[in-house]
Amino acid sequence: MPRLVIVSNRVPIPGDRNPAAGGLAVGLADALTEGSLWFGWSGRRASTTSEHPAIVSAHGVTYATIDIAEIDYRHYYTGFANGALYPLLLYRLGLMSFRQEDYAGYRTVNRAFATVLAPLLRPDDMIWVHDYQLFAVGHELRACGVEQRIGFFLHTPFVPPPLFCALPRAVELLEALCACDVIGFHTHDYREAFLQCVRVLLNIEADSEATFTYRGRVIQAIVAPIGIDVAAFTAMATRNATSVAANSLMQSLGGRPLGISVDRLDYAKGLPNRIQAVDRLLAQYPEHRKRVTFLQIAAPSREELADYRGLRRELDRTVGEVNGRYSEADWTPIRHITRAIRRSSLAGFYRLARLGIVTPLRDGMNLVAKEFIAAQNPADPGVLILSRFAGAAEELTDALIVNPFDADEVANAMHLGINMPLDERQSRHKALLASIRGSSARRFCQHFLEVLSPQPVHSAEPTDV
Ligand code: ADQ
Repeated sequence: MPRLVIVSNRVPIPGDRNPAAGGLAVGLADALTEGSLWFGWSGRRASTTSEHPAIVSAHGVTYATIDIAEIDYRHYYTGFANGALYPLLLYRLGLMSFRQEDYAGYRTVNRAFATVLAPLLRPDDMIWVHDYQLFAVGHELRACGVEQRIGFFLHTPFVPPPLFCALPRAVELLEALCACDVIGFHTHDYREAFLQCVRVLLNIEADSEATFTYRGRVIQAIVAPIGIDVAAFTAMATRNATSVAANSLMQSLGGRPLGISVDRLDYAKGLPNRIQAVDRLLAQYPEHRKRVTFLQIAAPSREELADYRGLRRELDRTVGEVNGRYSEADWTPIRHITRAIRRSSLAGFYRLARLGIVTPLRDGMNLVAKEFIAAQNPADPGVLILSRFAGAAEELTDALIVNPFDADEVANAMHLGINMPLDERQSRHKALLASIRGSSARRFCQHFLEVLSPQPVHSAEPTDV
């Protein structure tokens, strides 16, 4: 059985005092087995980038991390990864800013990851690299002589050639990515966009199995939608729906409906657009005034970037305007929390909500949509409103699918959801639950690792039902 080596920008070390809110750690927890190694950045900025890893072990898993020099961090993380690549992959060309020195810093840090990781590797390892921060790690590992199987999974969307070509050094980056043996995406659309880029930029045609050969290496592009541990999340939601925090939320609602949204505070998540939709709902359907309450929980993210700070100001302002317009002495339409809250509390809150409003302008997958479904009481489930531009919309077709740019359409879906009869809520929820069980976190990991593995992985059938 090969050892699994996960490589990602941040490493979720158990007991970390500042865990980042985000989907990656949630989705990969199931892949880890006794003996696995997880390698990445420590989260610390230092005067120099480490040449040797700091190693800790917990629950049979080894975590190896390096510090990154402040200057490298600025070019790699703030500059190229989040200033150029992320907006590009999220279809926000207008926010993309490219600087040659940022790209060089990105390549330097990807090389540093590979140089420190390579001596830790064993001949039977399989290496699974994650996300847009590390497009070139596979290439750099090959340059260190690593011949083990390398897989890459992209957690964001991938964009078609007219957009991807806007990135200076696009060809170089695509070539670097093609040092991997398996490249995975959440949806068929993203894989197709990637294969189109391979066709247009590298002049290589994939076969009907989405396999192609580049510089003598056979590369398989796969679709592997990430999921959650449904049974565990349902259990957590059931337990926490009667917690002190959930009880106090419920009492404050006085039996009136709750809409909930949970996001990283990111411009791709469509937060200001969602607040506009609430505004439209209260304007168009006055019967919901003094009745429905919206709980928006947004965890700060990438605050060192001006675009993110600007978003926070815009959100505070928009929420203030809507609350100012509609609040009464005893009712406020939007409760706005800008910090991460405990996962267990979130689960309980989801279960109390009539509406789960998940309306990103673009999103690789969006695990909040899946968590909301898993948290519902099947006897009296809430309604999921889901952006058609979230990867999750490819699977969750029984949600109320909306265009997040159309505030009136989202407002109408909210109205429909609040008034939806029980039997329709139940039948939609049943179908959605079946869907998330079919693409659980365990299946995601198993599928990817089966393709990556040099020999078939023999594992028990998923019991995630
Ligand atoms: P994210 O955009 O970070 O990651 P997302 O799918 O939205 O991931 O999941 C976020 C996770 O963080 C969820 O488990 C959620 O409960 C938690 N979370 C979010 N806000 C929180 C808050 N305020 N407090 C506490 N917890 C919070 C990327 C891509 C996604 C993709 C994931 C996984 O952008 O599209 O789904 O990776 O591949």
